Amino acid sequence: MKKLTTVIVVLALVSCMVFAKGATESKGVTLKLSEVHVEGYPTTMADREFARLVEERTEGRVKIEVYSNGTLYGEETGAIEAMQIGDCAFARVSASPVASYVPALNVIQLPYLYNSADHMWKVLNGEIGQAMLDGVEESGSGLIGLCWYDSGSRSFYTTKPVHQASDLRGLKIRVQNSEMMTELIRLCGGTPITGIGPNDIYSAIQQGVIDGAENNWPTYYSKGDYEVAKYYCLDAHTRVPEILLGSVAALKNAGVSDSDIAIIKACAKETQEFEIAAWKEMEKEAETAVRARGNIIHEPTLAQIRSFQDAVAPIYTRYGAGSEEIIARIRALGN
Ligand code: BDP
Repeated sequence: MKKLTTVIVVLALVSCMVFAKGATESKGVTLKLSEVHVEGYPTTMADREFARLVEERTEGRVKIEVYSNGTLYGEETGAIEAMQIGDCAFARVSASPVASYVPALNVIQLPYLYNSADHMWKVLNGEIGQAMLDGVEESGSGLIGLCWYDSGSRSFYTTKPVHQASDLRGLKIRVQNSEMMTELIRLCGGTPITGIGPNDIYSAIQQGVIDGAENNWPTYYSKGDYEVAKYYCLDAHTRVPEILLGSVAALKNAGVSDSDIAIIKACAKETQEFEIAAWKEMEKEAETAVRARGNIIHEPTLAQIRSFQDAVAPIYTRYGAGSEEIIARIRALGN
């Protein structure tokens, strides 16, 4: 009898210990990360580095599988909404579609806001950038802003020459699912087209559904769009950072502990510099490759740039209202 009591006590103690451990540490979980870019693209390389670091630092408790080239979600809005309901744990997306769910993000992607990549990074790595990243989670969007990545600047590529804002008149231009970008095209006299994922732009241009789109050198090149839209006007209307997102619900449902979430956040931050370095290389490589293929690259004059700036100025009234102080602080960092 005494022996049996001892066995019961020991068993109870062991199960208490196991339970306590389970409550603070995640068990082995495998989570998905969605990415629209191909292997070898700077963001995909950074996603893989993130996955490697997380597995190492959580000692295998959290494994991340990267699904590149839009195989999981071809449209970033799809990935974002899946994360909100816990169907996908991570996605690396552009901050542009995220602004539909976290409108505060519009401010850091206003047209002609930054003088250079360095200017943007001063903002993103400073107080404003951190507040914006924290704001993603605090806004109750169900998303966690993990870190920023570089994405250069976006310019128009079309099947007809575009040199100034008025040349967009009558052209159907694909934009990301973003109200602000839709407005920007309208203000230039074009017709904005949304709902086309980045992997479907090529065929949409080929079939005449759209006359062009807008993006950076690496996307213009890696998606092959340069083959069907020969004209690239380097107006650099926006610098939209990439953002690595986590899903509050997916991490909770998978039982990832708070301490492992802290590790995940730290690992993401560590991959930022990695991506920026890869970005610089790929940006040059893509530009050289496209130029070598004889595409018609237009470097707008100051007056032509001003035509775009004047046309899109009302965006500041609409999307900058209430954020005048942040905008002024962002501008000041560029001086
Ligand atoms: C690229 C971004 C990617 C977006 C794409 C787009 O890296 O996240 O999906 O633009 O225009 O620059 O949809």
